[in-house]
Amino acid sequence: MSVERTFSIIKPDAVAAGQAGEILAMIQSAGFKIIGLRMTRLTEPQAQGFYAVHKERPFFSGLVKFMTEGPIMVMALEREDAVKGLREVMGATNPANAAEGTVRKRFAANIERNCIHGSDAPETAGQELRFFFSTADLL
Ligand code: IDP
Ligand code: MG
Repeated sequence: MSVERTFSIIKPDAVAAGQAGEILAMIQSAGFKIIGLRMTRLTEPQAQGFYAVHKERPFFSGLVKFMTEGPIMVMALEREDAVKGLREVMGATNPANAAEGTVRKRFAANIERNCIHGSDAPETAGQELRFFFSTADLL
């Protein structure tokens, strides 16, 4: 196994609820190094572009509305097996199915408002990191 990078978003629900600090602490406790971090707010075209893979899904317009409703925190993370490891910290998409001790089990309201995004594969991690960070920004 080798050191890998992944991309994460603390979504508008969690930022608004003041949960970003606790979520960051959970990520760091799981051994991740934060190599890029900033707050931003997605425009509608940015949210549509970021979630383009889901554009035919019935939940797409609701998802775009949710992701643009307020500030988010975008992060570049580094660890051994980072992509899979972050998905474990996050828990299942639907918090009803998320394991104890995961971010979504602790904080998520429902399958849409689920607090955190994490890349689903090393290739998407690369694309998503480039979407939000320039190489010069990352430590
Ligand atoms: P993931 O975030 O666990 O990778 P995806 O299937 O990639 O889950 O879906 C992207 C995001 O779209 C989810 O995190 C959630 O916010 C939203 N979403 C996924 N499935 C549903 C659904 O069935 N209803 C409403 N929103 C959904
Ligand atoms: Mg996904």
